[in-house]
Amino acid sequence: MKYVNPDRKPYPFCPGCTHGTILDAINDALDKVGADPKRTVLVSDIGCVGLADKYFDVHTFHGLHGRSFTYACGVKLANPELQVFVVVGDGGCGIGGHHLINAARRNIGIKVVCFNNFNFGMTGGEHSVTTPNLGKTHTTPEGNIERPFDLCSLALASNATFVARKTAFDKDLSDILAEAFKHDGFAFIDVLELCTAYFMPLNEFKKSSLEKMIESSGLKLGILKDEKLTEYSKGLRTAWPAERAPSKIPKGTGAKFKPNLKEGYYSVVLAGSAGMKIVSAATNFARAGLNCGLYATQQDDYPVTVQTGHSVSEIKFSPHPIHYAGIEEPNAVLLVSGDGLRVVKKTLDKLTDKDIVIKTKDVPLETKAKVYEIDTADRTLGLSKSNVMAAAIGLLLFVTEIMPPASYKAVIEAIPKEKIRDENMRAYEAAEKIAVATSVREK
Ligand SMILES: Cc1ncc(C[n+]2csc(CCOP(=O)(O)OP(=O)(O)O)c2C)c(N)n1
Ligand code: SF4
Ligand SMILES: [Mg+2]
Repeated sequence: MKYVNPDRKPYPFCPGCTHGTILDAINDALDKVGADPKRTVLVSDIGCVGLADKYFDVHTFHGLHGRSFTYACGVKLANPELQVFVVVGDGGCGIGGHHLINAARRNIGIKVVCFNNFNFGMTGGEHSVTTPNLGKTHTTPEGNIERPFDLCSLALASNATFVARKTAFDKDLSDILAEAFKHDGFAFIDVLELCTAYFMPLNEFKKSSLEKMIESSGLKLGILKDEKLTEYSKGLRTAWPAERAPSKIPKGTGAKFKPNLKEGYYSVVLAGSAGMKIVSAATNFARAGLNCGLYATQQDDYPVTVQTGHSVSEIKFSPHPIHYAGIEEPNAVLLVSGDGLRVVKKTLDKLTDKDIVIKTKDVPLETKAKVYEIDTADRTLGLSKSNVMAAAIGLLLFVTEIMPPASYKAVIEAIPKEKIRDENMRAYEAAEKIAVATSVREK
């Protein structure tokens, strides 16, 4: 055993459940193709089958029922070199059928192993999309009146490039799984098996019944299709090379400044209303950090409505790579409207006297933090709804020592559109004026 960790066995399944047999076959198949555990990702669906991941010494991901296909596709699209496989029940294939057919249609190179025991095992033996006609389950006690899905036919109709059907008892199951793992494209393997807790006792169904069922319904076992076709995530990269793909990741302006932030994080919440250019001001702020060689993250939150409601951005800086963009307790809050206040009220309660709030005068607030105010009614400042957050950022840089304000000014100077550049420059100058007036900056 190389991929299933023997120290964690036995598996947690009911006595006789063939889920374990299939997991062992997956282990052997990975071994046969020489999969690198560090480059292998197991995505497990929900159900008894979903208990599999903790037994494997590979990367694992466990999410919502029927959505394992989508998570796996995401992983594969981001990292085409990884060996990504899904373990899913017949229940998951029904619930996530739409995702399954589209992953197949696109030929995204994930390998889907369906543990097909003809019922929902984990929740107590309810019928699924593969429960045979007349099959008894706890939700079809008089026999299933529906006709079952043949999952392989579904995969074939969806243009899957590799399709196979086996039973958990087949000696060559691991060989067929190995062929699937070698296949450079989408692979679907339907493994017919037994749920000893529910489907077996309710239907007096045994291994021999499974064999009879296969024979009487004319189901073919083995590899049903193996077609060579460009795998989607690779094809996508050829069709749309990275250098032509638009990047939403902001860059610095090329100007170089030295950061004052030498360790840890500096986190700022920027809160205002839709239409106040909060998000673009936050991006400019982040770019100022990049100019100083800092790492920066930005998270935005606003309702789906347009021009109404709150707009909140969170910016985090660090001299080190940032692995988590969330902010629990910010160092500073920039607050320019009542909408913003409503959203960040709880965050404000966490501030201490070491933290800073920069707010417009019209926003009422009691806080332990040190407060600086911007008077938007002062016409000499040249501030409006659309540049007051830019001024708040400038003021924060004048009253703290995160980074030189000039790094932010360089970002403003590089704004291509003249009108927006001027608006931001007015905000920067207003910030400097307020800083001088509150004697945090020498004239
Ligand atoms: C969207 C959704 N619907 C229902 C459930 C409840 N649920 C949990 S496990 C399960 C049955 C799983 O059956 P299957 O996928 O066949 O796996 P098995 O337990 O048979 O291995 C269900 C319905 C859920 N978790 N999520
Ligand atoms: S309920 Fe069925 S599928 Fe789940 S562990 Fe028991 S036998 Fe296996
Ligand atoms: Mg099942």
